[in-house]
Amino acid sequence: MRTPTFLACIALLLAAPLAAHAGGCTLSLEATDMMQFTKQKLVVPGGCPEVELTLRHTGAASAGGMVHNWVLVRRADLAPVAAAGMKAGREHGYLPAGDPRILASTPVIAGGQSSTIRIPTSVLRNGESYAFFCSTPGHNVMMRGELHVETDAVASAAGT
Ligand SMILES: [Cu+2]
Repeated sequence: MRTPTFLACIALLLAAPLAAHAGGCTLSLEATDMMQFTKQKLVVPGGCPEVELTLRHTGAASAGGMVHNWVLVRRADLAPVAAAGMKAGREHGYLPAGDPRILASTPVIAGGQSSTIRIPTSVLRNGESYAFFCSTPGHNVMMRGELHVETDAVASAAGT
């Protein structure tokens, strides 16, 4: 009688990592040669220990073309982090290295490329809205949006 139960437990354990992909724990958006993101709002749903975000640059794969990234910050930090990113320059992906205001970011990508990152939802707060933007100099005027965290998205820390 122990074996079926044991196997059922194993099956559940194996299924758990897949659930993150099957459920709503993935976010995606595209960046274009028109200096735009295809979405201005992203929502982090409940029950995701981490979200997988994919940025796809659908522009032309040409040398010297427009490059984009995706950066997540608290709303008040958008302007200062964008300014610091401009100073940091292309070789640092237009972001100040190790800046704690940057909650998540993709590398800078060119036309035809994509980047997928994993964001642990522990860096976010339930019910909060954050800002995302592209830190390529001048782009954030056009390329910015809101990442909203649903009220039950982030599991409370163990023991609290
Ligand atoms: Cu951009």
